[in-house]
Amino acid sequence: MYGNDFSAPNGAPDDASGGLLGEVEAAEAELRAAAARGRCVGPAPDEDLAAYFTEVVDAEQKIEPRDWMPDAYRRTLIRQIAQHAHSEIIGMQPEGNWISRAPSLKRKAILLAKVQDEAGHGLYLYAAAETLGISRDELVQLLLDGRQKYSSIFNYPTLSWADVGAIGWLVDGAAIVNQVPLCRCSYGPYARAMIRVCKEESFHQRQGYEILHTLAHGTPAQQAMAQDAVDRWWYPSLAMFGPPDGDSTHSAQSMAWKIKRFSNDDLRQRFVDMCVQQAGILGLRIPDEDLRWNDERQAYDYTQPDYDELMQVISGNGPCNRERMAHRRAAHADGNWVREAAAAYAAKRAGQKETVAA
Ligand code: BYC
Repeated sequence: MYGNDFSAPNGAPDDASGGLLGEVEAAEAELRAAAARGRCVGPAPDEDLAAYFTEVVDAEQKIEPRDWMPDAYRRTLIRQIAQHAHSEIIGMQPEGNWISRAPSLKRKAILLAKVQDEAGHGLYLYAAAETLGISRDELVQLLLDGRQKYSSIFNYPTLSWADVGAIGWLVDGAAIVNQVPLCRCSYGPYARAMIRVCKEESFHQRQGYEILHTLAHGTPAQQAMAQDAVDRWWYPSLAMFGPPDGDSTHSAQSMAWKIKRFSNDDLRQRFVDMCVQQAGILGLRIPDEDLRWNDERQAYDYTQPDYDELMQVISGNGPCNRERMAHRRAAHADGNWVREAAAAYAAKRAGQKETVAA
């Protein structure tokens, strides 16, 4: 089915080459080429480490865990990667809500696989964050204590089966638009994790698109359900890209460090332009009376999401914040015996190895 990278509206097979998946592949090729070129020469014994760091970033090489990096760069990466990892884990809840009620065995199997993928993405991301000198346990505790954030989008409820389609099409679609440029992030472990995540997200987006396509071409009740889901998820999806550029505290520095490659507003615009075309093929309406093509800007004018609502949701007052965190805390507590058993087993194995070595 069509995805972000679809090019043919009439059922022809997907052509990924000109689309976002093509950009992921280009980023992967760039990573391999950079690795083959070897690193910049390396700082001379008396060279300024900060100057060398800038040189590596400017040369489009990757900063690796062993390299010196400014403390603020490390902190920014920990904040962003952890927030991203937490989002993947909390993001399993709204869709997990529909696993037991999926309308067919096929839909259930697909949804199970997707939700499981999100857990995998969380793990790649926690592993990438750990290379910066913080443990996964510490990061999870920061989430549970409410000291680190996760994406605003997962604080909205999934009220109907069509919401699973809307999450795939819009939420995963927004995630891909945001994350494809992160495949070219200056920090190597994050960039490499993103390549894998984006390839999988592309499937997720397609499954959502396909659910909505089926509903939008079904009975009038199914069409109405699909439209209702798009109406509710459209603006929260636009808000996923963060505050407008003028209010974005981190963008300028993150872009200078080549962590972020585009501003929040640039990516939001890209997402809108992509969705308009896809909504047309789906036969669903984007709930924005002011949406229209602007010839001068070669982009769509659109209504901004409610940023006051975004700030409310981010600060814990969204429709489902309390429920999501209560569920996560309970799941963490329920899993305690597994962590204890794994630790006891690891200690036993380590003891056995020591005995054999002696
Ligand atoms: N939600 O200066 P700004 C997924 C915060 S996973 C919550 O622009 P930045 C998926 C921001 O953290 C989706 N908080 O920040 C999973 C900052 O607060 P602090 C997650 C938000 O970092 C499962 C403040 O607002 N994706 O798609 O330069 C199933 C000022 O913002 C949000 C990622 O995490 C928000 N929407 O830019 C399906 C991608 N927006 O930390 C799908 C990686 C802003 O100063 N992250 N804030 O207290 C990023 O690309 C960037 O962190 C953002 C924000 C674009 C999100």
